[in-house]
Amino acid sequence: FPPASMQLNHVALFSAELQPRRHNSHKGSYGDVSVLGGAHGMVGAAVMAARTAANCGAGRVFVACISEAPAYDSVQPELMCRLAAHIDFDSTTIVAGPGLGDSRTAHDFLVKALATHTPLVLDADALNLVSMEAGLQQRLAAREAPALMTPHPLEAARLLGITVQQVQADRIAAAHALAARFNATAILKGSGTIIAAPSGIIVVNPTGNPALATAGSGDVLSGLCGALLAQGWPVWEAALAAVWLHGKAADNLVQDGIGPIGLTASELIPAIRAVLNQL
Ligand code: NPW
Ligand code: AMP
Ligand code: MG
Repeated sequence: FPPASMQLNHVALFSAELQPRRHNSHKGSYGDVSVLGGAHGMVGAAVMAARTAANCGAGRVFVACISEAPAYDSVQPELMCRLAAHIDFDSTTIVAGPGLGDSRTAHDFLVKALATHTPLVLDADALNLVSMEAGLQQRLAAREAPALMTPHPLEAARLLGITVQQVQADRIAAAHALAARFNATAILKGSGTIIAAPSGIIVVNPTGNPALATAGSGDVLSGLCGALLAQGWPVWEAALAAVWLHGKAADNLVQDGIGPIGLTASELIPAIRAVLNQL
């Protein structure tokens, strides 16, 4: 565990980035996010990440589905749902992975995402694809634009070629190894999420609870990371803030009696927005 002072002052680690919106700003001021994912049967993962990005301040959000795109999201028609082939990834922050699957098409779009010069969040199946191919690992490590990876312990184990038990036995070492090996800011998720920078800095997040142990909560976190990066946050502060906000929203919901049992990932989204606006 980190020193108590670091836990108490956690918000201070990113609060300099919490700037009020300028009066004369417009949607172009807040960046675009594309969520690359949503293979057959998992469109919901990409939609949840995209909804989170829209609710957490990104200017425009695209759902970039690899095989079939819904016409639109009836809950959040603000989202632009398209086939990934029709998205210009070079002009948006990319969140790759939610429901992406492991098809050849998914692989080829991931190669495109890795080649961009815009911020990139790698989650879920994007991480699984990276763990399967040395070429993708090299592309990631050689990337110059910011990369943020958000593995849960099994995804981390796949990336490091070790077991989940080994990851969990020394989570700080695992997070450090991910950041160093892939030249990316690494968020090692789970109870006591760890954020590690390639420089070697490590922080343990104090917020969050087992209400988050539910399908889709990781997809929401990746969308939140994308929203902050699209709004110009540096990758380290974006990672710290996203993990803290995600956990704090879950803590608030539990305090209000909405969980821990049965909290759904979608319910997290407005709660994160509330915390973000209150800070
Ligand atoms: P176990 O059960 O303990 O052996 P996978 P996924 C482990 C999409 N989704 N501590 C645990 O293993 C995602 O975006 C789509 C320890 C668990 O069973 C991905 O694209 C949804 N172990 C795709 O599905 C909603 C931990 O990992 C296993 C752990 C597959 O992603 C759901 C799961 O890992 C989902 O987000 C921890 N803290 N956390 C949708 N609505 O469209 C996880 N594990 O097999 O990689 O599967 O994470 O569900
Ligand atoms: P994923 O497995 O990708 O859906 O991600 C799950 C999300 O929920 C991550 O942000 C985890 O850190 C969080 N989470 C899951 N279980 C717990 C827990 N017991 N305590 C705190 N956070 C958790
Ligand atoms: Mg996940």
